[in-house]
Amino acid sequence: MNVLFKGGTIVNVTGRYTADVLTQGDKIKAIGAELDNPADEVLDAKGMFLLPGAIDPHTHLCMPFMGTYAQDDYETGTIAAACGGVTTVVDFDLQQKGESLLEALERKKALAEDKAVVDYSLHPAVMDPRPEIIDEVKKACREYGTPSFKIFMVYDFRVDDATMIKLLEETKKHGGLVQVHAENVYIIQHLNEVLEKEGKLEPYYHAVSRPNIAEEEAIARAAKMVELTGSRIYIVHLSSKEGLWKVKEARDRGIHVYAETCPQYLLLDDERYKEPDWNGAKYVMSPPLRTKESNQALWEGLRGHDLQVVATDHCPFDFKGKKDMFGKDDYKKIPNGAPGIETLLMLMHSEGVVKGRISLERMVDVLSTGTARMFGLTDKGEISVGKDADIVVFDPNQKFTITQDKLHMNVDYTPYEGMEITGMPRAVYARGKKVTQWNGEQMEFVGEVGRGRFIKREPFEAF
Ligand code: DUC
Ligand code: ZN
Ligand code: ZN
Repeated sequence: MNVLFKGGTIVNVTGRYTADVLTQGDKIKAIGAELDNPADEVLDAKGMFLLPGAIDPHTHLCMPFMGTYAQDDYETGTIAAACGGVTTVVDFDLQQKGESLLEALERKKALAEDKAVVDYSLHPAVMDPRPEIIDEVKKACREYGTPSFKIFMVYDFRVDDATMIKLLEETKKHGGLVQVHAENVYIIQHLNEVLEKEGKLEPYYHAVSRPNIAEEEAIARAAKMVELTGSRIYIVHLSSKEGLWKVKEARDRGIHVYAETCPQYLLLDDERYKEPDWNGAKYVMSPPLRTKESNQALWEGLRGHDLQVVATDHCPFDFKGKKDMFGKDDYKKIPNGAPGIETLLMLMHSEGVVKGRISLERMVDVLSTGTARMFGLTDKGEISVGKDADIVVFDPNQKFTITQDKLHMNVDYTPYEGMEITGMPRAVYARGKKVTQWNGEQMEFVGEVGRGRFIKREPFEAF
């Protein structure tokens, strides 16, 4: 199957230009002026941007958590992704006690097979760091195609600093990357006890129990481990200006600390926890929403390249039935997480590019090209000959009001209800085939369930 996109504006990290794009099968075959090759489909892309499909490297599809499950499975989650212009997801794969990393990968791949509509990969999350698991890091980097490893510094399944050091040493040898959820667990435990004694248990106190300093301290500690080992680390869902300072400070000293943030930390603030009728529970996620000052600092961090990636931390739980299942009287029991996989690109374009906070090219970098580079997705992330034909035909002027009933995520709310958006995909292609299109009111799925493939990723050069 060939598709010829005529006259669109191709956007890459280094700039934009008008040209035709021809795809053949899964790949981009040619880019040039006035291509007249025969094609099965010819699409008039004048006035449209041709963007590389977004990559979401932080999702929790069908993940067991806090006594329940994150609700999107690989079918609903990747359909929603594709409706939002995301053509690759890298999902977390939480190792269970006694499992090898390979067993955990096979278990999660079985959930995706025949269901994913766009390509996917997995990050093993190390939860049971037996010596043989540390030894398995080499194989995960070189054979399994999963060279990034998630660890938590918080929650019951956290790892200790010694494990972090061992993983940093091992990933350094084999070109892997440690990703860390950085919050100081002892600060949080202490504040939970204090708030419990004072009877402060409403959703707002979730934010109070996890102050900026908890993230700042954990990032500073993780950065010291990187300094000690000469390795690299990637901070997931960076949320606070103080956390960002620590990332910047380390980077200024040549220490390899990379970081990702998410739209919720750029756009929403802790006033949301005060919404009436227990609505604040919708925003209970960890780390929590911060203040407007942090929002602004994170935009600056994106502009200034202190942050490299924007991801979603998509982890949806229904407001009615899940958020309130155990947590109605205690914020600590509200499942942590919020939906976001479908709204990533529209928010970054409308709130980031249209409002002049980042350039269009920088948006492509933090949603696609830089993400592909960070996670070894060598065939993804760019509109150039030989890359996978993951292409978003994007109408920068299309208006859309975000409402839950026009989205596809398997959850009963969106944190962005009522937000007016400028710019939406007109059509989304994944490896050369159309998966979703704009129908005049909303995006609709037109692809094939099960066509998404597991992508083996490449490690960094070991150093
Ligand atoms: N934070 C969340 O809010 N949800 C899933 C896991 C996490 O770290
Ligand atoms: Zn996390
Ligand atoms: Zn997460």
